[in-house]
Amino acid sequence: MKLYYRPGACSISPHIALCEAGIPHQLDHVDLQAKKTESGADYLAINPKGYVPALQLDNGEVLVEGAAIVQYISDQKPESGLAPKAGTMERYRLMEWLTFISSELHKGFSPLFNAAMPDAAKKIFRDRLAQRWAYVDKQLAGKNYLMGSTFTVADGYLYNMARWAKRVDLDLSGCPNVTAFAARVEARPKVVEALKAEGLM
Ligand SMILES: N[C@@H](CCC(=O)N[C@@H](CS)C(=O)NCC(=O)O)C(=O)O
Repeated sequence: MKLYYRPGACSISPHIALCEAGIPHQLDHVDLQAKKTESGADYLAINPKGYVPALQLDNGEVLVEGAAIVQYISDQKPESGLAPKAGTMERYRLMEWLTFISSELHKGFSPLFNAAMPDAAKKIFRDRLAQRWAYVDKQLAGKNYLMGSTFTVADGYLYNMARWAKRVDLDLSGCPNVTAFAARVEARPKVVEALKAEGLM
């Protein structure tokens, strides 16, 4: 499999999933401005949506959308426990988290990375994000991971959102469970492997 990524972008979530699942993979760094990959390919021909992540399967098919990609990876190695079995209530709980992270956190950060966004508008997004993080903090109370004691692909995705909070100076000091969670995830050897491969550690 080949993962199209950009260091530190949301593509680190499937990257962590690949490492945690122990699936051999190649990485191809995408220049998102030029829409070219480091191997010289036209990225729009690979993913017409133009964004990362995209996962090229061994049969050449390309799967896009982080929440779908991480579930695909998990299902290749069910014994990894990265996702509960498809069709179970627990799996829907995982999908609930992935959807929440994607729509309420991930896309809530995007305006804060946008230099053209006026500060007053940024404040609206910041305040909303702060509410969402307060909810996550409550959910993490007494738990090691979002689903309980087992690390799942939702945790890799959430971890990256906590990293982004630092990048945009979003203060998470009022969310001690989130802070402890991020440190716990960052200590996982496979997460370290992904961070090192992206030059982030
Ligand atoms: N809906 C997509 C969004 C992916 C996304 O926002 N990717 C960002 C990096 S974190 C990107 O590549 N942005 C560049 C662009 O949109 O041109 C997903 O969840 O996978």
